[in-house]
Amino acid sequence: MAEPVQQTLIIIKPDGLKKSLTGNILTKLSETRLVIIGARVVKVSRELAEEHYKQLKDKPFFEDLILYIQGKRHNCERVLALVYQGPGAISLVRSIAGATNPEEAEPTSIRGAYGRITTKGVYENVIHASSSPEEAEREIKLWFRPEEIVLPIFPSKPISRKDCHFLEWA
Ligand code: IDP
Ligand code: MG
Repeated sequence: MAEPVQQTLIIIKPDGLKKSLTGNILTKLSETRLVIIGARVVKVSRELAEEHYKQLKDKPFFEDLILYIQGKRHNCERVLALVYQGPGAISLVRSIAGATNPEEAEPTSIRGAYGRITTKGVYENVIHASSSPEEAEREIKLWFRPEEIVLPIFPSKPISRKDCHFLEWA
């Protein structure tokens, strides 16, 4: 039976950017034949980091994880957030990403090849990948506005506000 078309959120974490791994990671991900439908370079606020990892807030490594995804550990306060779409996208990307613990990850997976465990015990595993359709929807809606995705993957609604303030190029 054909795999269902799914979307998944991938984040190249600050260690991936700092180590100049973006090209290698995108090349590896292109093996999936999935399509990129959204991409943003993001300076991660504490609020966004905590919301993204909210299911881990009781873990002993939570504070270090927040500082890590914000790039405070790598002096590189940015990540690359991507949405990929295609048949079986979630498990395809998870298998190329490899296990959460980089020491247990398959050596040719992204995390196996490039990840490490810090002396403080944080798994610096180079990329994030959504692990279920529900998680993917929550995460994509957290990281992207509807106009930032090139396909209408989830229902959206138009909003008009009189006192809307934003920047435009001068
Ligand atoms: P996942 O990224 O493979 O989905 P999660 O359990 O969702 O794994 O954890 C989110 C992130 O938190 C991991 O990618 C890793 O950076 C970190 N992490 C998870 N479990 C541990 C742990 O046991 N020790 C240290 N860091 C961890
Ligand atoms: Mg996870």
